[in-house]
Amino acid sequence: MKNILLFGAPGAGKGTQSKKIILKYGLVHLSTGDILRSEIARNTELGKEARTYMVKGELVPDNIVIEMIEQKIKNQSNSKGFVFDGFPRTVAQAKSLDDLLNKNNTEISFLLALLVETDELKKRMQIRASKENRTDDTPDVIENRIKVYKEKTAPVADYYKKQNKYITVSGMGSVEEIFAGVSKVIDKIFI
Ligand code: B4P
Repeated sequence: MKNILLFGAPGAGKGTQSKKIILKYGLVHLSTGDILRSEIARNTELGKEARTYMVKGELVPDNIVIEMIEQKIKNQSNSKGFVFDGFPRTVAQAKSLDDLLNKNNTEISFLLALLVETDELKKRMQIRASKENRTDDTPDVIENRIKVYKEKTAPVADYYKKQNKYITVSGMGSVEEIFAGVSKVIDKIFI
């Protein structure tokens, strides 16, 4: 299986690039952010709990997201592989994902980090706020999400560096320019 972990700060373009990767390479998209927003929209118990964290820009507890991902992987076990978008966001989630994939006789192929300057991240999320009305795209919450990213999520990169699975690509420029860089990396590894 081809399992790509798309990594980056909030607003780095993980969702945007994931959608293009799955179309080109026939992989399954697993975005914990999208799954959580869908739970919120359906007003499920999980959604109600997740919302209390997301509106503050905090991470949803590990046990909730790990269970969600486990279900999704089980349901799609015959796929060619996954693009993990926004997961893992903590080292505990990364360890659980490795265990889960090992149980299915597969592993993360590589982590692809989208590198974007902080001012550009803020600009993109402010633009998204006006288009999508996301409750976590207000200035205060954006600041907190970037802080949480540095404290809790950035160490995930070190975890995969130790496994020699860490690759970077520029996340600056147009969506198509970035996707050209992303495709180059994927083609080099898989073809
Ligand atoms: P996510 O849904 O993962 O949101 P994100 O990190 O903000 O977005 P992403 O990087 O995907 O950016 P996008 O492509 O949309 O998470 C939301 C929240 O859910 C988290 O804060 C957390 O509370 C919770 N959560 C999710 N996963 C979790 C986990 N594993 N554990 C715990 N909690 C979890 O791009 C951003 C904007 O920029 C878009 O409007 C896009 O159109 C624009 N854009 C993209 N590329 C561009 C480019 N090249 N140029 C200009 N604009 C661009």
